[in-house]
Amino acid sequence: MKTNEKYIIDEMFDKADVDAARLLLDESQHIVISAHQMPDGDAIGSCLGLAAYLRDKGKEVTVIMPNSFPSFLNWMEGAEDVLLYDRQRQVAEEAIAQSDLIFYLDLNAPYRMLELGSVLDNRQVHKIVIDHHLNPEIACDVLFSYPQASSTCELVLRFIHALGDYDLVSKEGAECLCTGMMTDTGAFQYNSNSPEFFILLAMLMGKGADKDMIYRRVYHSYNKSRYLLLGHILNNNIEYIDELHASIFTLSREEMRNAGYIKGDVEGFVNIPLEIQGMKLSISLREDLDKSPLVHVSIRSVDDIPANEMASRFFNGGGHLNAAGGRLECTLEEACQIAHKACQAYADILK
Ligand SMILES: [Mn+2]
Repeated sequence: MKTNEKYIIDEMFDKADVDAARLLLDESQHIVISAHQMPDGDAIGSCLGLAAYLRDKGKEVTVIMPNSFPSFLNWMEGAEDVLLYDRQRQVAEEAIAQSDLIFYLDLNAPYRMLELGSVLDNRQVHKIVIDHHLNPEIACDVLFSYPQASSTCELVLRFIHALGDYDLVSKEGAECLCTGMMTDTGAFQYNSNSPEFFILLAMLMGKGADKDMIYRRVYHSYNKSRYLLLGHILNNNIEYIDELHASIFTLSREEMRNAGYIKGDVEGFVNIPLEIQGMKLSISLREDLDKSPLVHVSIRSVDDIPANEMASRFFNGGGHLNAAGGRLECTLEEACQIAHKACQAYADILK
């Protein structure tokens, strides 16, 4: 595939950094790659994408994560060999003790790796950081920190390309890198408005990465119980306050049990009412599965309606302007009354 190499690569990385990293790679044989806790598609994808490349270069590579990653990512090449520090501490520490180079990917600060952060910190070997979060604060020899990048996977592809090794990217490695570019942009909805992003994506597709297949594996991975619950909520449990462009829905412990609730099933439900034209506020009230009385509150809003202020005033919580949450130690009925009060308190801006 013919692409304009200058356009893709030269604008971003400093040549001196690439040369420094090349030197460290040439001198190393046992490489550890790690990323942030609760690893997502970009963390796992970038680590496994880099690992696939380095293994093809003849390196011995160990990928260590602070803890487990979602099962919808376990189809990736090398996923079954990832060590989870919270469960496989001893074998992970042996790999770290033998390492002569450590990569930190999709990570700006050691505390985001929990205990693994200080273990890696204490290992006195060369370190390379490749990341797109703000304010990097990891001690390292070479830092590739580009907050403007869509994803760490994008940066790993640029890194491999800058080393002159694009030819070494395998189909499986390309699939890993494509995954992070997809998940960190909400499947190309945001942070992906540059032509370069799609040139890089096309380079991965040129290696055989099937983005449609990856999309299905990542996003069409829910349990049937999720849709039983969603149907139940939309048919029975949601209340629309039309004059305030707001809605409140509840979910009881019993309803979750009846549907065969599995952790993660209700993820993102609170966003759904905002898909209705003109809706400005959505409140979700969900009973805790075990603890009673405890109701988990999620709030989503649009524009300048302050979900975080509402969360702190009414629901013992906080968060971002348009996405916040809290908790109430009361019954679902009482929580519903509080939610109504909260809506009325913002009636001026909701109308
Ligand atoms: Mn990321």
